[in-house]
Amino acid sequence: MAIMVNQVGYEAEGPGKKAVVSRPGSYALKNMAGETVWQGETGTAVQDPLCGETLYSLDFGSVRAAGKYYLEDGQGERSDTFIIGRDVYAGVHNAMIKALYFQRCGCALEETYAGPYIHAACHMEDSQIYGVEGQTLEARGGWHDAGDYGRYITPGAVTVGHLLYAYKLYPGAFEEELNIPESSNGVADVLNECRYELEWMLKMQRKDGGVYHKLTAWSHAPFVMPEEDKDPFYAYSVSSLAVADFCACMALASGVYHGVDQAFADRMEAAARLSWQWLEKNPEPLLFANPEGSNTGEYGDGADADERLWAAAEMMLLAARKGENAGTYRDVLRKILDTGLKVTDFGWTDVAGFAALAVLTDSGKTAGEEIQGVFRKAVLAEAERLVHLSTENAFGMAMEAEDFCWGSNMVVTNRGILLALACEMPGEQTASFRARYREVIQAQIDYLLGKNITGYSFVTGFGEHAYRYPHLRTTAADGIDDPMAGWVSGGPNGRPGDELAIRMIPAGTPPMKCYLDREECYSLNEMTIYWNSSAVFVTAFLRGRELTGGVKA
Ligand code: 9MR
Ligand code: ZN
Repeated sequence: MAIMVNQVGYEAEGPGKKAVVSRPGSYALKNMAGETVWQGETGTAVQDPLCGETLYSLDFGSVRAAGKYYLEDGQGERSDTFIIGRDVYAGVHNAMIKALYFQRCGCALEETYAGPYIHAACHMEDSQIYGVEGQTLEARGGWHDAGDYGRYITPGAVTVGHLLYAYKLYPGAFEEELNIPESSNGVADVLNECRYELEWMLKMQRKDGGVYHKLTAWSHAPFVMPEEDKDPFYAYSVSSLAVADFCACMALASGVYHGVDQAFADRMEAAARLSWQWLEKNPEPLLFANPEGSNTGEYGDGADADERLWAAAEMMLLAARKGENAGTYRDVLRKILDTGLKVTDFGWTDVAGFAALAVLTDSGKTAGEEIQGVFRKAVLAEAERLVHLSTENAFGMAMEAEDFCWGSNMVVTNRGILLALACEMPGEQTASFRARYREVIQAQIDYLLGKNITGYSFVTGFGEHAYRYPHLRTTAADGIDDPMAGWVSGGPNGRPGDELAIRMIPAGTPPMKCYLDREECYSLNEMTIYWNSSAVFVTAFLRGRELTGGVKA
């Protein structure tokens, strides 16, 4: 028996105030005094393909009165409590950004900002250039990628990409201060936090524009605090994946920080141009694989066309801002688009969606009608596919069974980003299209925050049943019971990849049920910077709409 709700809550004026329940019948919505404020019946039965159960939707969308509530069935079973109110995602949104501060490497975390989660400065030694005897690199800084202490260019670029686009589109969602060292400096804290990563990325660029793929140890550290991890770190070889993502990210960031800190923006612009030159000189893919025997993150990727597409899109906009001819970049875009590349994803393997974001949110329409049209068509087709998918399961998920991979929660939120982009595109969508997209986006966030078959909220510290045991070295080693708030779990994985998960989850378990809140389960319950940033984009969308009073013209 289960009553599954968004454990954080629902916007009073928002769409889709729904729970999913496993027993049909009559339910009451009660306030904390136990008074019934609404009563209603479940909808028709749905055989859910994602969790393998028969479930029912419960729609209490007519309730608008702000308050704290729970749902109760005829037999006295209760749901977790939740809020109905205004701007209900502010707390989780800000915590998911603040979480990145806790990943800062190369500095101490101080009590003023970190509360109990302090540690001494970590990973302060220079790194060795892998395979080049005696050559070192000073590349302190940046965010630890995830539960491990590695720092990698491609996921870093994607994280910053999610955050900068969210900031550009929904600045109203980034006004609160996050209590980080730079707070109150007159710059939005999301930009302060991203700068910490960008400064590190700049150190990873070689003089010839090449960018090292990653900075990690040979093997993952044991579960110790970062300052106790004394293994040597290496800058591993240059990859075209890293160079192109770096180029895109720096070109994008130089536009965003223009007017915030001109000198910093100029440095990033120069870095972007240098890496673009490298890409032009090196047209063949230069991919990345870990050297034999090394087990730190790989972020291997079989193709670099999508990374080059993103780089070309951002360089095109940079050129336009500078009044330069953007023709070369446009040509590259056209050439890659002609191959039929998918342009609707926003993960580290497939970044072409960022090119769509760049082109379709560019008010200057630099790409021109033809290229814009290709992106627009692809985004609308994918949005329609996702809306259709959302009608085929009980949770309104824009997901199919095979989408539940390692880090499935980012698939969930990246689909939210795609639908958000479909809402923002200039052109033909009607208000009713937008309303449908928004409802599906809401359902993805409901899932993340507890309306799913596991009953967990997948964000630490948010919800009565938030997961508590992320695969995160600092949390495992710091002796503090609770993890810091605001970490998005990787989530259910239909193809479990760690020893405990493989042992505990019987083969054939429906994918949404393939989850354990166990620290050992890195293939189900790790956290990463880019799973957070993707979720931040979606809460920014939901909040931004709320704060600016709804759909923009
Ligand atoms: O997020 C990555 C996931 O998509 C891959 O399936 C998995 C295995 O290759 O690796 C994940 O990335 C990990 C990275 O390699 C190292 N830092 C932790 C990341 C999250 O588990
Ligand atoms: Zn560190």
